[in-house]
Amino acid sequence: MIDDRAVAQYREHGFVIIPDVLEAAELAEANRRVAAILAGARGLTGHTEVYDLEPDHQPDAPRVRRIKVPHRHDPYFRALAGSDRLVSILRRLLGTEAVRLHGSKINMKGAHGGAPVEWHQDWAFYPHTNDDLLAVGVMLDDCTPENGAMLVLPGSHRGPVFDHHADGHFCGAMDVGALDLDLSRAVPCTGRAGSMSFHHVRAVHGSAQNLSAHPRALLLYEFAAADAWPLMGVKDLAEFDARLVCGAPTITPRLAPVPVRMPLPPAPHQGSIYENQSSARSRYFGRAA
Ligand SMILES: O=C(O)CCC(=O)C(=O)O
Repeated sequence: MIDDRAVAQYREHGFVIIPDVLEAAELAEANRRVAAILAGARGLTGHTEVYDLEPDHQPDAPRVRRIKVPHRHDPYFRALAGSDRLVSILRRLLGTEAVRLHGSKINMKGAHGGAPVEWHQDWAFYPHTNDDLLAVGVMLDDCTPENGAMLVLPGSHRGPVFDHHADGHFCGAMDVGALDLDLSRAVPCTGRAGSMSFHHVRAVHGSAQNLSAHPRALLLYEFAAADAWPLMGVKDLAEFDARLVCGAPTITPRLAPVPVRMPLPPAPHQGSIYENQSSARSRYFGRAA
């Protein structure tokens, strides 16, 4: 599924797109499961453990921005994280035999207004003892520049770790207006539904509002080399080890000299990235009414 060229591209640019990883039946099943979860948002009046809602959500006209940790709510998404095809790609990109699932989410980005995500590095949210981590974007819809494909700044995974704080609290967004970054170089992760993007935990990325007529659902999985331990701690070792998708557990974290800024104190609106970023000092991506 992945050749040396794709691995080299990931190492150099900090991201790579592998087309058509999911078979048609797997994609259809994933989208059926998403639709079933979304049906549960009818009648809701606020965010829950499962749903993060768009500001214009109405109980009788649901608008879901994110399905939180789908691998916990539906075993299909847990199984997909450990599927042979995906695991073989993860082993190559992370350069290790043992890989652990860190988290998952589905950013729905509905047609005609699905929410943008401000520029950030995932590393700011979950620093580990080393930075052999990446996120996978499973395209559940075709992803295009028009419907808000995720944008990645090539090479940024080898650059600085940026501040994601505002007014003394974590906010999960970079203040790009105050930084000397050429964001016009950012590359959209586009592809047919069923394709996957892989981006390094330190790669700078974000995405614009979806003003098109086409929805853009992106299932995101975060993975870590098993010897990368979260600096925020491990509460339940059995649960931690149960998230391994391949290889053996270890209680010997590998310590690398990586720059870290803890995501503390927490955001005033601690929750999903959308809630965290609501306290950002500035916004890059437009928000049409
Ligand atoms: O949905 C997207 O386009 C980007 C998502 C992302 O970077 C995140 O949720 O951390």
